[in-house]
Amino acid sequence: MQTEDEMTLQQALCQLGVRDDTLTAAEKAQLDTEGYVLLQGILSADEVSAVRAALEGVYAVECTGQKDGPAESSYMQNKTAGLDLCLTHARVLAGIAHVLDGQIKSFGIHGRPHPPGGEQQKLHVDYNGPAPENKRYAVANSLWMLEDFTAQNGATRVVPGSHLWEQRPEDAMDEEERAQPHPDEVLVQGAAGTVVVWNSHLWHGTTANRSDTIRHSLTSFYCRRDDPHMVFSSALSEEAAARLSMAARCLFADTQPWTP
Ligand SMILES: O=C(O)CCC(=O)C(=O)O
Repeated sequence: MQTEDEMTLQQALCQLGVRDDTLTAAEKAQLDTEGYVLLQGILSADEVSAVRAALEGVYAVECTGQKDGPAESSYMQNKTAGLDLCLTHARVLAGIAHVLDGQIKSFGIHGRPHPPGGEQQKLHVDYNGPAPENKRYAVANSLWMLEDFTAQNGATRVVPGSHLWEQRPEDAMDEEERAQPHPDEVLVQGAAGTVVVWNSHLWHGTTANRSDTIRHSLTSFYCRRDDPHMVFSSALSEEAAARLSMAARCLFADTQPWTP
């Protein structure tokens, strides 16, 4: 029987359903030229409810988003089994693998409740290293909408094509400008169950939540397997490793079990 050490990442992605035609040519072209693609209907209404319940269960334990609690929760795959589908969806993985030439590792699942009154973030990229050159990208993200994303509740803004500019927002703008609307920005709105995959060198950020409810979402974040700049953990807890398929385990690169 094949062991994890013997299964290549390519085999793992294939087992998880990632093929050349898992995304359409138009979807891949949008990722290439605009730096993001909206994948509608990735989660059914029942799946949205189940994922949200799992997410909110972890928040309740950790007091995430509460007055004296943390603003966000990391490595959530190690805290609940209810988010596993957000690690292994073939169309989402196909988008991530497209940006990173198939050389991916997962940093797991991250949740941040965006509360009423929550402010607009500064435009940023999700990378600690230098701007990419020659279209060799280091990071890609998937954002899972757990309710409708609207102009009112803080939908994410992106600056299409900015991943090609070989420049980070902080190289081009001062702090104050980064917090302002950008002339080329687009608001990524969509129905609950939609997933946005973006090249994480794309300039982006949350907008202000002017509604009276929390905007719930999660991200399932990936980095190029051999990237030296990102120092997050790519580890599974013993429980998560026992639960997930071998192919899913292959997406994680750290060999030592995760501990809180
Ligand atoms: O939650 C959002 O709207 C954007 C999240 C984001 O900017 C990030 O994860 O880097």
